[in-house]
Amino acid sequence: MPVGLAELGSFAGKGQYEAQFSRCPRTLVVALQLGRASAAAGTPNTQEIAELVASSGAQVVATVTGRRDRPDPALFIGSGKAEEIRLLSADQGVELVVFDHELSPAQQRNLQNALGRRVIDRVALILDIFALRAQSHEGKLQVELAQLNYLSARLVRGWTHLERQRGGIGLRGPGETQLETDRRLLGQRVKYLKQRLAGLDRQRLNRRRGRGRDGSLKVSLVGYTNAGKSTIFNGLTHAGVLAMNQLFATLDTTSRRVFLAPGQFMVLSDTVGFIRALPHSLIQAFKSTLQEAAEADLLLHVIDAADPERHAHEDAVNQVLAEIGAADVPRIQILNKADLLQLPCRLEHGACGSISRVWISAAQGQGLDLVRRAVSFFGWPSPAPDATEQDAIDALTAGAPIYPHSLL
Ligand SMILES: Nc1nc2c(ncn2[C@@H]2O[C@H](COP(=O)(O)OP(=O)(O)OP(=O)(O)O)[C@@H](O)[C@H]2O)c(=O)[nH]1
Ligand SMILES: [Mg+2]
Repeated sequence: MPVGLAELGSFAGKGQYEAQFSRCPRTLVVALQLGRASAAAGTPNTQEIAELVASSGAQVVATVTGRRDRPDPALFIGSGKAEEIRLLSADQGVELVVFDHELSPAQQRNLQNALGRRVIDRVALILDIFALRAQSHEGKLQVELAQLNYLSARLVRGWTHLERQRGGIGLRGPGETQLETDRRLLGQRVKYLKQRLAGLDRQRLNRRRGRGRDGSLKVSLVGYTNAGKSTIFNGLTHAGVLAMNQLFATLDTTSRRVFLAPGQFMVLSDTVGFIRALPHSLIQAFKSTLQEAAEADLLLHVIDAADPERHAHEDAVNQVLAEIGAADVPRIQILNKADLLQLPCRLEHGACGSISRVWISAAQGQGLDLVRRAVSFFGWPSPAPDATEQDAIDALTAGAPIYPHSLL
């Protein structure tokens, strides 16, 4: 089973913070603007980290921002800032401190000692939300693998203070330290999870091969979390997958066959959303799910056009796509939520006449026909032949599940 946020936070200083979290821990968020240019960059945007904290079931009661050229190797923040946070935490009854950054195991441990409360980083928080959201068997295995990989780095240095155990017979070898035992058990579990996932991977590959045979275009919806991928998917397929205003609503991939025009179909996949600094361990664990995107004929990059951080989100998506080997897959940008900007739905053409962007409003059901047209034009640049009776039947049956259950 995937581990919860409480356990993830406790690994850097196990034993010192045994008290369990309350159900909705009072949380202080720390977000720094890093880099030399940070003075001109204004205060960091803390909305996303606040949403992530809320998604994991915690409650933000205070936020601390600041600027640094580079992180402090021992504490990430300076000692003055640490003292400020300690005093504020005591004042506000804070149980958990969340950094909107990746912390090294040593920094996490030092911060817990300095602040006297549990400290977790952005990576642990995202892992925790994935653990909460994972529904399918494979999704749960993938999240657990990512968590164990994250924890194993923390075991190496985090638990070295533990006493050598007395020799024991059975599970543990004589004279083996607790650290060695933990590492061994963790290693065994990682091996087991990898084997199980490899088996599921083979099944997935077979299904994908089967799907490629009918000449449909393979199209994947990709994009930042909450951009509206599932809303578009539902609009095009009537599949009824979960679409809601929360980060990482979708973890499992679902695919449906969609009618485009007579004789033209696509197999459309909705998959997990991306986020800035998506933990590497998660990308590794979800590699086979994400591979779906890398092997598509076309990617529909869904962008929340009304989000002020839109361009940073586009960069984050491009980075993840590059990491999973999908940098060269052709792409059309879908600028969603045009209604919030009061812009009309429309097509935009690129330099060589191909369709490069589509402005739509999926929640309003507007512009979905333009998406169909853009995909059709990509796959079949010459006009479609006249509809036959069989086409009409095909059009009616499109959108039915290709698999009895979602892919994961
Ligand atoms: N105003 C507006 N809201 C939209 C539009 N499309 C989607 N939304 C809302 O955006 C939120 C996220 O939509 P989803 O479809 O779940 O987004 P997603 O990209 O699948 O998100 P994840 O699965 O979490 O990665 C929901 O509350 C939708 O109702 C739109 O065109 N306009
Ligand atoms: Mg979704």
